[in-house]
Amino acid sequence: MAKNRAANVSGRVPPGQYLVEKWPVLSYGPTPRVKLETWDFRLFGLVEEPVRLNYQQFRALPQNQFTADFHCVTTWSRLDNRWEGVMAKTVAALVRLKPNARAVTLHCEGGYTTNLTLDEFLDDNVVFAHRHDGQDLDPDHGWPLRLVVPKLYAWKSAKWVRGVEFTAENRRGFWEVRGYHNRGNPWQEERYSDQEDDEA
Ligand SMILES: Nc1nc2c(c(=O)[nH]1)N[C@H]1C(S)=C(S)[C@@H](COP(=O)(O)O)O[C@H]1N2
Ligand SMILES: [Mo]
Repeated sequence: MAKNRAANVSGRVPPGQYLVEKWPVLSYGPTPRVKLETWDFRLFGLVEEPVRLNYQQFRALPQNQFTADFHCVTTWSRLDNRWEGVMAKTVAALVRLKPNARAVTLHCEGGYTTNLTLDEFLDDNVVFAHRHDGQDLDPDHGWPLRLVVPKLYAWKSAKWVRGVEFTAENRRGFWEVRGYHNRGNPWQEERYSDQEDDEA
């Protein structure tokens, strides 16, 4: 048994990370109280026509599910998370992008933001999730909707997300202006902004 476990995790834990079984909560600030009746989701910025969806309209979008690992820069990783929701690609297809759109800023309740290049955002396994391991997300983990970007450190996985702004520059978000790396690839240990090369 122990041997199987080791085989299943080998090659899946990025350098400097340790495994957790329970799912920690990591938030800057309090968990917002969200009312679904007034909740909306906006796509704006460098788009031909901005889009605004209410909760029902968002939930009516095509759903997907997949399993992925989750790596927080504070060094915990949780393997095999089952996510259910709407793929970022599906969401982006609701708008026509202007040709100079190259990046996105995710906007959350309470003002938290994070940024991704358009390629990172449209990559496989990027999802706006409402369920985790077969249950609705707990409020502390981002209910009613969070982004999940498994390939990057988890501060990019914006909880309580309310909108996507398409931008020309890869504009730094909340942690990215406070010393964290603009890209945050855990396999390269891209933790801090002073490690950045020209492409980040
Ligand atoms: N809106 C918002 N999203 C956020 C955060 C936050 O403080 N606010 N924390 C980030 C960080 S640092 C991590 S590690 C993950 C943690 O997600 P969890 O609390 O569900 O484990 O959410 C990310 N998304
Ligand atoms: Mo984190």
